[in-house]
Amino acid sequence: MIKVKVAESVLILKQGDITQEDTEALVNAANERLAGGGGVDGAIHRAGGPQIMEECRRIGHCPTGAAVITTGGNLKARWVIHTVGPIYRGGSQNEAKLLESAYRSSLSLASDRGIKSLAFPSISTGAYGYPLEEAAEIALKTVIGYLKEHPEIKEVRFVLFGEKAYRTYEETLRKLVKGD
Ligand code: AR6
Repeated sequence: MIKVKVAESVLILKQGDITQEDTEALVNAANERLAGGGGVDGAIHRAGGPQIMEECRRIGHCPTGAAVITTGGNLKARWVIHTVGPIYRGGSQNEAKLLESAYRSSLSLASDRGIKSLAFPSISTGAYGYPLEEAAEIALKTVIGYLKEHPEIKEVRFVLFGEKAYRTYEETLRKLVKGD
C-alpha cells in the first residue's frame, strides 16, 4: 500500500478487491446500458445484491465519460458511483479525454452528494482494453488535479486487482510526484 498527501487530502494505492472497501462510495466500471457484466462490474453487483441492478434499471443509461449514482445495497460502502470509461480503439477516438471525464464526473458527483471518501478501480483497463500505463497516468493525474481544487474530498483509494496493475500505478505515481 502507498499513501501520499495531496493538498489537504489523502491518496492511497492498494492491491485488492474493491468490493471489500469501506469508503463511503465505490466507483464501478460500468457500460452505457448499466446492464452489469463481468470484471469489477460483475463483482460489485454480486457483492452488493439485486438492489443495485434495480436502481440501475430505473436510471437506464449512462453515456461514456459520465457517471450516475445508486445506493450500495449490501456493500460496506453506502453508495456506488457507476461510470463508463471508453472502449479503447487505438487511441485516436478521443479515448484519453473520455477516460479523464469518467474520473472527473465520478469525483464531481461525489462532491455534489457530500461524499468524502471513494475507491476507484482501474477504469477501462480490463474488457475495454485501455493500455494500463497510459490509463494509470490519466487516472492519477486527474484525481491529483481534482483533489488540489476540491478539499471536500478527503480520501481517494485506487484498489488495483492484481500485482501488475498495482505495480504500474505505483510506478506512475512515483514519477508524477517527483515531477511536481
Ligand atoms: N476489484 C478491483 N478491480 C477489479 C475487480 C475487483 N473485484 N475485478 C476486476 N478488476 P473491467 P472495463 C479490475 O473489465 O475495462 C464489464 O463487463 C480489472 O482487473 O472490470 O472498464 C462492464 O459491464 C481491470 O484492471 O472494466 C463493461 O461492459 C479493471 O478492474 C466492461 O466490462 C477494469 O476492468 C467495462 O470494461
